[in-house]
Amino acid sequence: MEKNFDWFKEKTVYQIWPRSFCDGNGDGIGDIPGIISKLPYLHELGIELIWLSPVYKSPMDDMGYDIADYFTIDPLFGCNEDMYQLIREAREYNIEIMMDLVVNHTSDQHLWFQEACKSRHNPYRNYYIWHDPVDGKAPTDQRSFFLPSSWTYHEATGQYYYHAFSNRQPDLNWDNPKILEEVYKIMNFWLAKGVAGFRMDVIELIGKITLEAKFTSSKVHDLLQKIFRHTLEKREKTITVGETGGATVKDAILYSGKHNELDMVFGFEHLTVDEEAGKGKWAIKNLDFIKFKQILAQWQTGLYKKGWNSLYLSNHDQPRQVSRFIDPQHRVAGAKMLANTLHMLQGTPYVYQGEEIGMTNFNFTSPAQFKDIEMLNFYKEFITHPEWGKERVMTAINAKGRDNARTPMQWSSDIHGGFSTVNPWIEINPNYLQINVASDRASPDSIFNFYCHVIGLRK
Ligand code: ISL
Ligand code: CA
Repeated sequence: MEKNFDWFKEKTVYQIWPRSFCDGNGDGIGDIPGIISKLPYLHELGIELIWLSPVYKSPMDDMGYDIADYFTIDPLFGCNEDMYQLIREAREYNIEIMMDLVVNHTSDQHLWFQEACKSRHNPYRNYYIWHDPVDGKAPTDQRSFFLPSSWTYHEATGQYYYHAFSNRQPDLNWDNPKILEEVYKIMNFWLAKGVAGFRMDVIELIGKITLEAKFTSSKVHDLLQKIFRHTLEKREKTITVGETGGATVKDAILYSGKHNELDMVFGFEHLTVDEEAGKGKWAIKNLDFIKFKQILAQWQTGLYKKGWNSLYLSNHDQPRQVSRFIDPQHRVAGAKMLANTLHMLQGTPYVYQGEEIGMTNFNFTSPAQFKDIEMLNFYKEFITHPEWGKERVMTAINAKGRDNARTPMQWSSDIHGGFSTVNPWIEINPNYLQINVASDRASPDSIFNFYCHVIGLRK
């Protein structure tokens, strides 16, 4: 068997964030049967690959990016049989599925962590990163992405554990070779069920050096090559995309150049053009379009014949692209311009649910509307900060908060936007009355029809 490294170069990917895509059983939460019911829609759009955000069993502290069992579908989304049915039925529309692989960390509810917490001598202790207190405090003062500290003290066993994200997302210890074995098992299980590959969450972090507070190191390349050899190498058509927020063009070539680590990565560089350099996502500034163009061009020329690009402007962590890049007066023309720009570049394009009808940010007025742990924690921490305060915090959240991208898909002008028959788990954007799939599809000059056109043209 010859491994095929070209098949995904001709496809357009659609990202589904399952909780907000389509509710099949009327409990207000999107689910797998809902996704199955929309396969004809995705086919009409020209989609041939789906990236499905996590659907595994999870306490949902970070909306599924905290996995408690890698082999079981969370009952909120359906059952394993539903997932297998989705894989089968998608194939009938020539659509392949990529699952989200979140293995930098697990949920605190995962059996491994539950065991690890029992004692310092538990066989699973070394699955996670533990450290004695230093001078009675955490070993380093590194921040987590969601909290002031990336270390949480575990009373019962007298040590700190490390978490790059919430304290309910303990990081796995990738210096322990057993973690590799576990990950091979997870990947091979789902590959055997027929998924085409994986989007690998924060994958560069598996090479981190926690005590030096370094998020990446060259270790990641060795780990990824091992993973490739034990899982993907022997299958003809697979696809992987690694989320690598810190990657430069040079890193992207290392990851994707030989396709023996990853097929492509999500770089973040082009999405930093509206933040103060080095100050993180909430430090917003006016968008620098020239820099944006330069970064896209650098990745295009830099990776040409040396690697492969992934092309995206939106996902479940980013604000809605029309709200970010386009003057509201020109929403429709602007959405088409962005689509045209992105889809005419070299690489594999990704469309995030709702982008194809130009869905917008929400406009939050109260923290009672927030569901995202990052928004909630940011609000709590900075509301009393002397340089921040409520107004500045709310402005930042409305510009960049992740729930902007997580409101229900706007299918029609029916009650609840056709997303569900009952109140959805998060408020729907009231503009669903004007912006929705049914009306966009019916109008020849719409954003939706432009996407159909541009995706078709690429093929
Ligand atoms: O969204 C971000 C900040 O706004 C990023 O820093 C984000 O946390 C980072 O891109 C990692 O994202 C991924 O891993 C997280 C999860 O919360 C995100 O949804 C996921 O895409 C932890 O698993
Ligand atoms: Ca449901």
